Amino acid sequence: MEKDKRVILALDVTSRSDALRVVEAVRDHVDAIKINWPLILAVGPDIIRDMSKIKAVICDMKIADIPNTNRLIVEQTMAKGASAVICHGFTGEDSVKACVDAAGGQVFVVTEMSHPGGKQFTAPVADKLAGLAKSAGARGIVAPATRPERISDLRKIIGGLEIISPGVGAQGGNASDAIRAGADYIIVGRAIYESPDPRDAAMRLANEVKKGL
Ligand code: 3DU
Repeated sequence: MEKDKRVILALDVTSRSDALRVVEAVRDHVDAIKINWPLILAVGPDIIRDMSKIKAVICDMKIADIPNTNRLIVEQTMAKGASAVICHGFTGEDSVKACVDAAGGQVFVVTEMSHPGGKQFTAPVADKLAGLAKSAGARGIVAPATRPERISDLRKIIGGLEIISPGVGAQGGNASDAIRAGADYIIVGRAIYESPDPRDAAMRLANEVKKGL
């Protein structure tokens, strides 16, 4: 995936026509497309391959199972053209390693989640989850733009691994704050796809990112 705009589109729409409309509008202003369950369930998993022809696709199924099942899920996802997957780390080192092996290292591990409930169970163990991402050979972590100070903390643990950061826009986070704190990319969904002008929204976010570099 490119590292130019540093914006990853969270494509959580539920129709093929909306997906194509939004992606056509913003394709020159984002570096990757993140696909999650809403779109996969609405239109089918072949949307991964279709979108991968346009941009790098990160599949965010937040995989959280035993190693063998994780491996099977990741193999199927990568075979459909995904460039990377997102998994949970609370399942333990063997489960994360199964994802890393099946994805050739292209795995992001969820640490502290960005929503208010993320403080309840994920925040207390986020440092350990970040350490696990590193020791398991993952590509990076998912860390909250809603709490930029936590991005800085987690950056110290993972060193040069990548940080992709959701929570900008609809969840209240700010793009430049997240980048300044150490995020490599911001992940943005509603602030782009619910905008009357998704292209303009993506361009504004890319400009906001630049302020944090
Ligand atoms: O709030 P938005 O509409 O910009 O969407 C954020 C996306 O990032 C969405 O797909 C969600 O599932 C994902 N995500 C988080 O929001 C928070 C996390 O901690 C991890 C993933």
